This record gives sequence, structure tokens and C-alpha cells, in this order.
Amino acid sequence: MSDSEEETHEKQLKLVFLGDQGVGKTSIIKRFCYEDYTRQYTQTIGADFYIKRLNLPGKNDVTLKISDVSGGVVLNGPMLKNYLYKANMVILVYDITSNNSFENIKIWIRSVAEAVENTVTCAVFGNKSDLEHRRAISLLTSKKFILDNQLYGFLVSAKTGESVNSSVTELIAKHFGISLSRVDKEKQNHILKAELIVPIIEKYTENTRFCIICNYLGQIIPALHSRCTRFRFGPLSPALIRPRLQHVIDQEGVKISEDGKEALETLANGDMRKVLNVLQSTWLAYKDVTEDTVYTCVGHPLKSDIENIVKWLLNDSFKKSYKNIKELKTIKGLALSDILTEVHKYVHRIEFPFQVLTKLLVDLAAIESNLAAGSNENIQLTAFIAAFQPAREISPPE
Ligand SMILES: Nc1nc2c(ncn2[C@@H]2O[C@H](COP(=O)(O)OP(=O)(O)OP(=O)(O)O)[C@@H](O)[C@H]2O)c(=O)[nH]1
Ligand SMILES: [Mg+2]
Repeated sequence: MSDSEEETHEKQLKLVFLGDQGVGKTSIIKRFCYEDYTRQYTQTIGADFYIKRLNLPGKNDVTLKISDVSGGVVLNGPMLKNYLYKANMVILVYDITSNNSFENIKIWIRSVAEAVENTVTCAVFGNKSDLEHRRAISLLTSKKFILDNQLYGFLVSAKTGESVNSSVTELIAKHFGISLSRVDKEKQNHILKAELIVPIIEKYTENTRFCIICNYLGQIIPALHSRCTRFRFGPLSPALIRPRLQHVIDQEGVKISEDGKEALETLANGDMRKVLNVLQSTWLAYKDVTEDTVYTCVGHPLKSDIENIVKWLLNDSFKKSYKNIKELKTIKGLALSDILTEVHKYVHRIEFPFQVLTKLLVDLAAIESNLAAGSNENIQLTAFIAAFQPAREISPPE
């Protein structure tokens, strides 16, 4: 191969992020790809996919295909195998303030070993290093675990951005046998501050118009706001999503039912990327896209699941409701937050006395807020069942 061919040679790498729910996988990826961070927890449904190009020393351009797999993925199911298909590297993430998430890394490692056919490089990221005062896993314990299992280990914070870029870049460089100098490593942790953009805009204002594409407008400093005209792009309406979805279905020859299309639109909430991601995942797993397979694929409760849950909540004893819901959650890999969202919609269709309904809605809102803050799912499940007790006592419906 000539030098010039070597220079233009593109490297590719598939990188998969795994770990318990809420440990910060999506946050790390967004920090790495977009220098973006939000405190709001939005659970990943199924998996999201990202592409990032990385320029490594020696004119080595790497295209990273990053899969962000939901912590709720069923460990022994076909989906994990699909997401890990042809993966080169797996980053297992735990939250340094959660002992459970660290303990579960062992289970994730076992599941990866069972799911992959090729060899993959595994690394472990201890996330939320900014919460050092709440650390639950000692440095010694994590170091020993990394050494015993011959893994790469890093401590990062998606919130502050500490070590996120440098750790991922170091891993990729190691994978391709490229060595990074100290200057290369420092470059990775560079964060472009809004304060730095203002002087640049002012310097070239005579002959240049700048266009800033961003999320979270509220985080842009006022000095930049005042120099900009704002255009907002909200979620797409179903009328815009449907023709594009149909186009993809026709081109790819996907077998899909009408309720399958509706399920995709409902789950995506106006995000076309989600529509296509979920379509692709469902088709890969089931080859037949229907409402049931879409919801099963992303671990979202089916309508019949919600009907059963409400029936248990309103008719069965506390103990039986808990047992049934817990079993359903485990078997189908459902998240309580998804169950709560769907039950909340369902509750509006039941005729409760006004005071009972308002109390129930306030209680459900409190549980939702607790879950978003990352509280214990089991405790919230008991609170969820308890919230329905007054409703049962006053008007036990059919
Ligand atoms: N303090 C702190 N909070 C973080 C950090 N990274 C993520 N979080 C918060 O943790 C919560 C969960 O983060 P996500 O990135 O959505 O978690 P995830 O692992 O993708 O969760 P699933 O999609 O459910 O599997 C969010 O509220 C984040 O703001 C961090 O480095 N420090
Ligand atoms: Mg996520």
C-alpha cells in the first residue's frame, strides 16, 4: 500500500455502552459526542445510536459507531446479542455512589461473554466522580476488580466532563496500537466555553454570519443570546413522520402492521431518529413489526399488561399486587417509570370520585419525580401500589 493510500485509510470501530439503569451511559456519550449534559433523566428506550469521528495522531481518522443500550435490556434475550453484533469494544459503566450498579458489572461481563462470538475489548467506567463525597465503592475495591479481571478502568464524570474524552480516546488509541503524547491527551479535555465564542463572533462580525446549532438554549450565556435570532425546531408531528417512515418501510421491504406504525410514532414522541432506531431493532429481532413486537422489543408495557396491572391494583391484596407486578417487570424487563406513565393515562379513563382522583394523581406525580431523581425502584413500587389503596376502598371498580 502506498503512503497516500495509507493516509486516506479510515478506521472504524463499534463501541457499545452497557450498565445498569441511571448509571450515566447516555450522559457520558452525549458529553463525548456533543459536549452536552443535562440533569434531567430520560430513560433510554431499547438503544440509541451515535456516530463520532475521532482524529488520532498520525493522520488516523476513526469513525466510531456508538450504541447506547438501555440498562433495562433483557440480559439473556436476543436484543443484547443484536446490539453486541460485531462490537469491537464494550464500555461497562457503574455509578460510584451505587454499590448495586458496581456488583452488577460482573453480571454484565458474563452476559457479554455469552452474547458475543468475536473477542471484544472491555473497559469499566466508574461514573459520577463529581459525587466523591457519596462514593460507595472504594478506589481499592474498584482497582482490585479491574486488575483481577484484566480490564481497563477509568473514573469519569459526565457532569463535569472530567476524563470522559481522554478516557474514550485513550481506549480507542490503545485498540489500534496508537500511542498518545501528553499534549494529545490534554487536547481531549478541552471544553469550548461560550465566553470564548463571543470575542470570535465580534472579531469577524463585519463579514461573517454565525449559525449556532444547539440544545438547551437556557444554558447559552445572555451575551450570546442578544446577538442571535432564535429558531426553534420542536418535535415532528405524526403527519410529517408517517410519509418518511413509509418511505423507509417501502425501500427496505419491512413487514409491518398498521398498529406497528402507530406504536413506533407513539414511542418516538416526535423524534424521527427514535422511530427508525426502534423500527430497525424490532425488525432485526422479530422480522415482523407489530404493536406487540415493538413494545416487547423496547421493553415498554403492552396495553394488556397495563390493563392487568390496573386490575390487580384495584382488586387484589397489596401482597398479591406486589408479587404480580414484580414478576411481570422481571419477566418482561419493564421499568416502573414506563408502567407509571401508562397507568397514569389509564387512570384518567376510570371514573373515580374527584377527591380520590386528585389524591391519586398527586401521589403518582410524587413517585414519578422520585424515580426521575434515581430513587430505589422497589420502594417506589410499594408506594405505587399504596397510592391505589384509597381508590380501592372508596370505589372498587370491576
Ligand atoms: N452527579 C452526576 N450525575 C450524573 C452523571 N452522569 C449522569 N448523571 C445523572 O444520572 C441520571 C441518569 O443518567 P443517564 O445518562 O440517563 O443514565 P443511563 O445509564 O443512560 O440510564 P438508562 O438509559 O436508563 O440505561 C441523569 O439524571 C443524569 O443527569 C455524573 O457524572 N454526575
Ligand atoms: Mg440512557
